[in-house]
Amino acid sequence: MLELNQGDITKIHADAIVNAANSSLLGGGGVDGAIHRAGGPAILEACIRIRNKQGNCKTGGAVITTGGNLPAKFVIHTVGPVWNGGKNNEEVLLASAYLNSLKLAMENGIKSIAFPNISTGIYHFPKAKAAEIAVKTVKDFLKENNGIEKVIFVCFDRENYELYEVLIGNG
Ligand code: AR6
Repeated sequence: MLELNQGDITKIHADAIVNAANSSLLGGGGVDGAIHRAGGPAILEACIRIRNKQGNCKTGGAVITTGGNLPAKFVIHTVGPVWNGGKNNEEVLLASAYLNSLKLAMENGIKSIAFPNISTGIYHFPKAKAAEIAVKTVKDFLKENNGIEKVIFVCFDRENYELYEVLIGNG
């Protein structure tokens, strides 16, 4: 099932929340900064261990760490594309960020997962297009896979919330 929520993703009680990270996995601003601040140093330590093994996370990829002090048990860090006019495969890469996060969640037995509006802040992906890709990718995945019971879209700003309301309704 799909759920819509407006607010701060760090407060969400779910098995996992998704972070809109960058390839360094070392933190940043926006939702990334908020997650590391609220979750504490255990998250960054886990990210550094992953980096030491695999290097940077590529755009569209995802990795999983502890949720540290967050109510969520896990954080899935995914890297959305920087919007560059739409000619650099941004739409496919955004879909991959959602898809790889969902696959990783399933592999880890996660039943409930919350997504922020990946790439629509500092990375400037157009919000309406991003919302359509997010909802379609998640709906298609849930149709074809069992295991994940609940996906929560957490919108921070009103504009995103209203776009998602049209696409999935509230509840
Ligand atoms: N809870 C939920 N959503 C939030 C929160 C929050 N606490 N804070 C911001 N948002 P952004 P991006 C929303 O910029 O565009 C970082 O520096 C925000 O309103 O966080 O993918 C990373 O390290 C927007 O709708 O991520 C990368 O360098 C959405 O989260 C870069 O930003 C995503 O905005 C990634 O840029």
